[in-house]
Amino acid sequence: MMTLYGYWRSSASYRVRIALAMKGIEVKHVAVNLRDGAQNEAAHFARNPQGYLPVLELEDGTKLTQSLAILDYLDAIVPDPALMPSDAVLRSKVLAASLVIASDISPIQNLSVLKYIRSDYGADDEGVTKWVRHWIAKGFNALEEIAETRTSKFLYMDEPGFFEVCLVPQVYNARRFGVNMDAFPHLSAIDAACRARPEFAIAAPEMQPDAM
Ligand SMILES: N[C@@H](CCC(=O)N[C@@H](CS)C(=O)NCC(=O)O)C(=O)O
Repeated sequence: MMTLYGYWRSSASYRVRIALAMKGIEVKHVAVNLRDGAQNEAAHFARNPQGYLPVLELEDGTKLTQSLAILDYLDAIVPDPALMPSDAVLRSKVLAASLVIASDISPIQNLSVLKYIRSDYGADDEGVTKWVRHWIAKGFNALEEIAETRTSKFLYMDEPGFFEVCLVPQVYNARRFGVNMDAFPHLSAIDAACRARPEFAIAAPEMQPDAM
């Protein structure tokens, strides 16, 4: 059995949990407590030289990092249901929308980034919240415009795929930081349609054994 090193509130781990559930792949879950700094211990750096979660350890001990690369791996080993459209243009569009979240929104609100703006730039709780809300809203404004043109319940696909796997954890984070999701009705509708599905529900942070 594969092992997923993750954390209940890690949005990148949440992406992988959703994809595993969609593909019907059971894994052993090992929690690495980000609040306690367990990601900075030597044991975790041995799994991932970046010191980030998630890490998916395969049965032969191979360790996969970077949530989007892990999603790509899962799609390769269990092609059905597909996370990507087969059409090359749509595939590129799904990837672009996913990267708005995974490359442009999420990294700027990583725990280590928030700690850094507190320690080196004097940000207090209010400043950190303002920072997080700003970058989420910037990315969500663009995604809302894209989502407005969709022709199905989901983005460019008839069923949830790569983009939705990235969106739902990001919306969870947005709510956690008090972003007003009423400003993003199309993203909210996609999020709600996904969360109504069991494979998204069981991957939710509050359903994880390490949830506090
Ligand atoms: N691009 C990476 C980002 C991974 C990442 O930022 N993980 C966060 C949790 S969501 C983390 O481990 N943070 C630890 C830290 O900031 O110290 C991916 O998609 O896997």
